[in-house]
Amino acid sequence: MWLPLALVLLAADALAVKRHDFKTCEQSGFCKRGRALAARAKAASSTWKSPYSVDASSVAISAQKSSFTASVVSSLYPEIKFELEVRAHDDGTFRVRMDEVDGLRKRYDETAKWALIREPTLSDAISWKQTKKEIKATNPKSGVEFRVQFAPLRIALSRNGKEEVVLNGNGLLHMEHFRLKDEPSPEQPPVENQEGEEQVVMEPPVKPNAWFEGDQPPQWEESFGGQTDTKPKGPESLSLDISFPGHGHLYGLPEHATRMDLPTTTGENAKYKDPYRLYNLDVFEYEADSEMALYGAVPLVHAHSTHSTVGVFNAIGSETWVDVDHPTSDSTETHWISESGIMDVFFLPGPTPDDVFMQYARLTGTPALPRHFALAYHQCRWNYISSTDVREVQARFDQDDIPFDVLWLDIAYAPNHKYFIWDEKTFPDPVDMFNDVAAFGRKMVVIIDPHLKKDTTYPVYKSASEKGLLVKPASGSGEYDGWCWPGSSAWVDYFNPASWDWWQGLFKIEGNNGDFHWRQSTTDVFIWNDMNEPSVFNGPEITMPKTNIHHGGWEHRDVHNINGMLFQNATAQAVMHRTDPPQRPFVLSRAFFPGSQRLGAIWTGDNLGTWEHMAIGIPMVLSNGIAGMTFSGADVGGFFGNPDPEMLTRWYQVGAFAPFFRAHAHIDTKRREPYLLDEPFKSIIRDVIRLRYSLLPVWYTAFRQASVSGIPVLRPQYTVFPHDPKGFSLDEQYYIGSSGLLVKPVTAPGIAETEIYLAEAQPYYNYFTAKIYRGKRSGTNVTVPATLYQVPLLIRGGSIIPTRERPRRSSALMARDPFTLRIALDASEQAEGELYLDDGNSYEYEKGHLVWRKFTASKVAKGPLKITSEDMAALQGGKNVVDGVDVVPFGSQAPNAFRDAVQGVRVENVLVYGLKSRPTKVSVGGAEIEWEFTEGAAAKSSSEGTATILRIRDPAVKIVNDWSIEVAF
Ligand code: NBV
Repeated sequence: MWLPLALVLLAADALAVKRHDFKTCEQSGFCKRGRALAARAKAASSTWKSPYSVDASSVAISAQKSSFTASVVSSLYPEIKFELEVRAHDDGTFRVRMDEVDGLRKRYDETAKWALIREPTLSDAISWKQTKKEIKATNPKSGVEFRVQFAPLRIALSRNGKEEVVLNGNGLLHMEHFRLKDEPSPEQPPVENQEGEEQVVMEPPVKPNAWFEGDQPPQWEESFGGQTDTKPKGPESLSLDISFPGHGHLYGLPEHATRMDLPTTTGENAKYKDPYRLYNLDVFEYEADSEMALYGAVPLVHAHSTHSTVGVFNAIGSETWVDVDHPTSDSTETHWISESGIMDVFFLPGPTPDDVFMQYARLTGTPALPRHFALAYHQCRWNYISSTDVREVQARFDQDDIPFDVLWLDIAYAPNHKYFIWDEKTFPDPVDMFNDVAAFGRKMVVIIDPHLKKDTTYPVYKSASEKGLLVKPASGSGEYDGWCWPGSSAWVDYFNPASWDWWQGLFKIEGNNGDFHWRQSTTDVFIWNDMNEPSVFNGPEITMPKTNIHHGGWEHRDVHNINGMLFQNATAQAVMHRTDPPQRPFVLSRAFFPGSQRLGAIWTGDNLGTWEHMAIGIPMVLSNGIAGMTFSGADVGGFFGNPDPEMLTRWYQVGAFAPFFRAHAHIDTKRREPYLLDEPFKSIIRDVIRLRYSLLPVWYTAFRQASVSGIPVLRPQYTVFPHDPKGFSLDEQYYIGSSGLLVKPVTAPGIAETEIYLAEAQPYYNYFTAKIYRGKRSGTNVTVPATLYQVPLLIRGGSIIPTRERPRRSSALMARDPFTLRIALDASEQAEGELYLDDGNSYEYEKGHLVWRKFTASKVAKGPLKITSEDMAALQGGKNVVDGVDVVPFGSQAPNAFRDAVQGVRVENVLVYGLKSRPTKVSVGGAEIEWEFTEGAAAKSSSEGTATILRIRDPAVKIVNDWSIEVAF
């Protein structure tokens, strides 16, 4: 039946972002000024030259020789001084800072303090050399040269004589110095009043920016959506251009609903009208293809080419807009326009994608190693409405043999949105409920939002208020009052260290701290921090006014993007310290910033139940991973709307291959737990959840690698094959860790097959059928079956995949289950793989209580195939090194309680794909064991066929031991 057009339009409108709730660049004074500068500088007739230069006589090289400071002036404001500081770090990165000297006010300079794990160590191998025109240094280890030209100021990182990153090459650097409201600027002559008397221009200054023509954007006060930002400090924006000559692809910069290879926002072929905006916002019904800001912000980009990858991390916490342009197909230019703060930019020299990941991780930290359960399947809904509901959901999953690990409670548990407090009618027995769920090794996650209901009978608010821990309004005194779920609300100021201890106290389950604390909780309860952009229903752009005041007197403007991370940080600390010794926390956050990766997981917020949203979720999660936020995922099923069974099924297949795998749905949607679906959908979803569970060893191992190296769990094609340009824009297929699993989830209806790109001359095997697809050195697309029950999942030849294949109710119940090893041989009949295990909960792994195996399959010409298991610790000489990073040392002789606990765990199955000839005997330690061999099916075309399969059942080897299986021919 056809719906009347009006209805269709209405429905479409009902699911559309309210763009007018959010500023465009044009509506944001500092962004408009920044873009105007770029337009002026780039105009065809332009003779624009950066007005900033270094005073050569001021250069002061430190005694250590690895850093220097210098004075910078702008010819537009000669009386204003800026200080530049350049540091060369031990790990090959460089840092450039610039601040106003003796400015009228202090610019916010603490962003890096929140983002970095520590001040990076300075290099002892670098020494700066100054000439009249420049100062430069070469890192002897990497050969990378860093050069600061004096007039105009221009900063470049070069490799092999070629510039790869250039700051201020286009002359767009501009640090608006603090000024008095009535201070005329040089190009802003006093005007005469009608009586001919000179008067100082008050507001707005007539022509404060020499390049600005037309209507002057507001600088001192600006209104949007009926709200006025009084900007008491006046304009203090910072504009920077950073170019990447020779690099045609740019990645990172989350969070935006766009492709991984970031489309252009300016210039002739601009895909979007505005720059990418970094301003943590709660964007209701966001678009699936947009440059608009979303919940999180990571000002980090990777620029990539066939010859190298380089990165830039701009440590800025204020609202920032970033224009991206590709003046030629092999170059990238970016323009960063920030509202406030100092310049603090890190240059990450690469030269490989993995190097940039590691360089960024050494600065801002690696992703935390999650609790093991957190990698399993999470069942969420707004809302499970009572403890009876919770028990029923659990029972229904069990009846249908569908595994799940975590059941989530959204806001309905808390009467009047007083988080931590239970609605006694609907949740009369929270602790019993938690224990009932925990009986199967499961956990619960409960939502705790950052807004506190202003009600003195609410102990959490009362206590925070009495202790003076709340964010202040513009006046700097009293409590900011905003509107959120509970009505009139206040927000804790996590920039105040006192609030951290207080927040930790709230999560204590036992004892009596003389204040309210969460007795009606257990250690099986984990936390969901939503709304922490922060979302404020009656605030400008649904967030906090920029004039609010935080600890230290800083305006919210200066710290907006950092704010949400501190909330998650405080919660993670609190959950961690509920017990002594501490346990690994699990906290999901919606807002994020550089450093958030150390704290827990994030998700892509309120997506829509549409194919477009399902599809864009994949590049969004890849981009998050590129920017360090590897533990991320999108709501399975889509938050808004009612996906049809096909869409929901496909969404589970997407979610099962995301690091964070959670189904979630809006309060107005129909219930859609997997057990509610008809066949075949229910069984297909059960199978894919079980597939996720069977692959948990792979996920956990990938997380372990990420947690020591910073290399993301999901590895986009270009990171695995950095020299193959055909993979640079591929953001629908990706590898999982270093496992060799390559997946391309289907994100469109009615699909029966899909193309996967193979970049190398190696066989790839269909995970389910052992069908072989042969790659080519020059790269080739292969067609893989993808009907509704088929996930396009390949194993790269040369890989060994450890799995646990016994279906259980929860992952905790699999802890002693035996393993299967799938060995996918490469073209020369070799393969290797890794397995990392620990108790999944504690920090004992830091002391070496873990199992870390390396598996190898190796065939010598005309000789046997040897399949071996070795201790990674022994292989690394007792050192715990991953991807070149030395982490906590451990040794095979050291006490290892975890190893002892799992010493009986067997390998129950070994499957070898791709042997070229039939074995004659399989033995372990000289004793013959049982095996079976299936011949491969001849290839229909040269690129297809089915692999031979050798199946070794129960080889009687233990997962913790060194062993060797010999296959003779
Ligand atoms: O707490 C309710 C929802 C939550 O389910 C969702 O996941 C969050 O992104 N929350 C937003 C608040 C309101 C959404 C309209």
